[in-house]
Amino acid sequence: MSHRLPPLDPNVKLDIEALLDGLSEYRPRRHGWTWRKQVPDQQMYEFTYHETSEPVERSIPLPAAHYFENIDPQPDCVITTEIASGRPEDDIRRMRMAAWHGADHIMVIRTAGQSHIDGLLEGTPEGVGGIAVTRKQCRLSRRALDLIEDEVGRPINYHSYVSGVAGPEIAVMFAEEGVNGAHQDPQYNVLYRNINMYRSFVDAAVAKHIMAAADILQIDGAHNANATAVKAWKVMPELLVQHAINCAYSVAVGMPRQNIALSTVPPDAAPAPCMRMDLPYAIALRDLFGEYKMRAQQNTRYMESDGRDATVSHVMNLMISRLTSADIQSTITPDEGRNVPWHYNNVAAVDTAKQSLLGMDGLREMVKIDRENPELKSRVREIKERAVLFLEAMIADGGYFAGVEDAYFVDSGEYPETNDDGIARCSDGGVAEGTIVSRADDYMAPVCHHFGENHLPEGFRGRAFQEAAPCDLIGGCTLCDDTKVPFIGDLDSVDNAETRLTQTAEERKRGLIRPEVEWTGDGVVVVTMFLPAGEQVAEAAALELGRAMNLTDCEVIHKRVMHPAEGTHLELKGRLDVAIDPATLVIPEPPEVLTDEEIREFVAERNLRVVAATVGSDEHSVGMREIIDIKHGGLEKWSFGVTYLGTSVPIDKVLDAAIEHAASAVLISTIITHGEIHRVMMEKLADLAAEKGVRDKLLLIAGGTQVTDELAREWGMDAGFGRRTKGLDVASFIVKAMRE
Ligand code: Z98
Repeated sequence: MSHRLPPLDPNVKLDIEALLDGLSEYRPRRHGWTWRKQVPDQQMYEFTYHETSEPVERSIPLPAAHYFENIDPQPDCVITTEIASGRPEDDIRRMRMAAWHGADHIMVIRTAGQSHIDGLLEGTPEGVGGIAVTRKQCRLSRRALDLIEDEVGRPINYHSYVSGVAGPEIAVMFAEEGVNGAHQDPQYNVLYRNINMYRSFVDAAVAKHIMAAADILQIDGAHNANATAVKAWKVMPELLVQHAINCAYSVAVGMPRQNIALSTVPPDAAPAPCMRMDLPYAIALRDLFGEYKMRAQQNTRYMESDGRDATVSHVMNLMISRLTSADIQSTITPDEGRNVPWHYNNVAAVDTAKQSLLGMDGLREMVKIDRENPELKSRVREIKERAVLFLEAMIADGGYFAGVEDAYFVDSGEYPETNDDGIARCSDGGVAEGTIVSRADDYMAPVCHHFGENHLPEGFRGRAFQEAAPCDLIGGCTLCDDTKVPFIGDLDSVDNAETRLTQTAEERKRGLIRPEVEWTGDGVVVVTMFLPAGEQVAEAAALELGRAMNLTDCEVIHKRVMHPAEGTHLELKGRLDVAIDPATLVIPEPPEVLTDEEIREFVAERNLRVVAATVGSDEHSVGMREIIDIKHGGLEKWSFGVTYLGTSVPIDKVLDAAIEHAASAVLISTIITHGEIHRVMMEKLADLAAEKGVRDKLLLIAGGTQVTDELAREWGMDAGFGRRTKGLDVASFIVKAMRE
C-alpha cells in the first residue's frame, strides 16, 4: 500500500518532495477515462444553463463572476490543457493551476521527438520543449493529480502519447500507471516520424489492444496533417480519410467506439473567411463519424506569437464547437508559436474556452445551421465526395501502404487535384524496417490483453470466456496484479527531479520570491512595451532597454507594428536575478469594503446625502468627481444623493450647504497644497462644525494626494483618503461609521 498524503490545503504550495517520496509504493486509485457529468437546465445565480456539467468545489471563476455571486459554471465538455515545462516537478504545479481554472484533461507534451527513442526511459530527466515520458514521471503526475482532483472536486484525466517504436511498451506502462487518455495513430509514425509502415501498424494493434483493456481514451493524429499542410484548407478530404483509417483499425483491434476520439481542427484562420470554410468541414466530419467522440482542437497551423490573434481564432473555433459538437475541447496557447507554453498562458486559454462555451450556452438551440443553404449543402457533400474518391482511388491503387508510397497524404492539392508533393514513404524503408517477425506455431506469451494468436492452452483464454486468465500460467501479470508492476528510480544521478529540487530547496524553504515563467525560480519576466519606432529599430531598442533593466538573456518574443513609422508593440523576455524575501515587505492592510447590496440597502433606507467640494483655492476637481460620479463607480452608484458645490469653496459655505441639505457627510478635497493648506482646511472644517453645533450629525471626510487617514483623524476629521481611493472605499466607510 502506498502511504497516503494529506489533502492539499488551498493556501499551501504543493509539497513536491512529499509527492516524490514513497513513489515506488504508489499505485493509481483509478483506471480509465472519466467524462463530466452533464446537468441539464442547471440553475446558478439567476441563470439557467443548458450545456453545463456538475460544479466543482474549488476553482477560480472568470473575471466578471463577482458581478454574479462568484458562480463558476463548468461547461458540458471536458477541457484540455497542454502542459510543457519540460520538468515533471514543474508540470504538476501547472496542472494544479490549470485545474483550478477548469481543465480536467491534462496532456503533458513529450520531449521533442520522443518517438525517436526506441525504448522506455526511466527516471525524471529534463526534457526539451516537453517532458521525457517515463514511469516515474507518469506516476508522479498521477499521484499529484489524485490530490489535485480531490482539491477541486472533479476527476482529472491524465493524458500522454503512444507513438514511436516503443509504442507498445509505453501503452503497457500507461495501463499500469493509470494514464487515462493517449494519442495513438499509426499514420503519425508513418508520415511524420518515418517509422516503417508495417511495423507502425503492428505496434498500433498491440498498443490499441492494451489501451482498450485499460479503458484509455484514444485521440488520433489527423490534426498533424492540418498543421503540416502547405495549405491547410486543401487537406480536408484527406483528414476524413485519416480519421476513417484510424477509427476502423481501432475498432478492428477491439477498441470500444466510445473510447475513440477524433482530433479535429477547424483547418483555417482569418483573414481567410474561415467560418465558411471550417463549418461545412465540421458538419461533414460529424455526419460521417457521429458514433465517435469529437476532440475539438484549436487551429495551430496559422498561429503566431500574438496572444490576441490566437484568442480570436480560438473563440471562432469554439463557436464551431458550440454550433456542432465537442466532447473534449482543447486549448492551445500562443506559445505554440513560440514553442514554450507558459503556465499563465495555459490558464488564459482554459479561461478562454470556459468563457466562450458558457457565453454560447444553448446557442445551437436558437441558431440552427441551415442545412438547406445551397453553398453549405454543396460544400458538405463535396468534402465527403472528395474523401470517398480518395479512399476508393487508394484502394484501387493497392491500398493504404501503396498509397503512402505514392505520396497520397499531405499533398498541397485538394483531392482529386494533386500536386504530387505529398509525403512519400517506402514500404521497405524507415525506422525499424524488417523488424517484424512472424510468430512461430508454438509461440505463447502467457499475459493478458495480448494481441493476436497466442496459442494458449485450453482453459486459459481469459476470464471473458469463463476460463482462467492467461497469466494464471505464470502466477499473474502486471495488468492483473498491481504488486508485480516494476519501478525503477532515476538512472541518471544528476539529471533528475530530486537533484533539481535541492538546488531551489533553500530559497523555497525561506519562501523567497522570484519571478518565473518556465520553471520554479527561473527569474524569467516578460515586459510589454510600446516603442515609437519601426519594427527593426524597436526590436534592437527593446533589447537595449532590457539590458538597462538589468535583464539577462533578453529576447523579443513578440512584436506587432502599430504603424510603420509611429511605433511597435513588443513583448520582451529576460531574466531578472533578484529574489524577494516576503518578510521584508511592508504590506498595507487592504481596506475592508462592503458589498454593493449592503451599501445600497443602507443608503436607500435612510435616503443618505453628502455634500462635496474642493476647498481652499483648489481648482482640481477630477479626484473628487471620481469619488462621486456614477460613471466611475462613485457614490452615486449606490444612490447617495450628492450635492457638489464646485471648486475653491469656502469652508463655511460647505457647512451651510450640509446643514441645508440635511447631509450625513461632508467631503472636502485638496490636491495642490502650499503651506499645509490641506491641514488648515481640515482643522477649520472640524472647528466650524463644532461651533455650529453639527459636529455629531456630520461625518467629516477629507481627500487628496497629501492626505492620509492618520493625519486627517489627527486634524479633526472622521477619515482621510489618499491616492488610489475608490468610491467604494468612501461609501463603505460612511456606511460602517453610521452603523456604529
Ligand atoms: C495535440 N498539439 O494533439 P512525438 N502521436 C500523435 C501526436 O499528435 C503527437 C505525438 C504522438 C498536439 C500535440 N502531438 C502534439 C498522434 C503529438 C507525440 O513524436 O513524441 O512528439 O509524438 O494537441
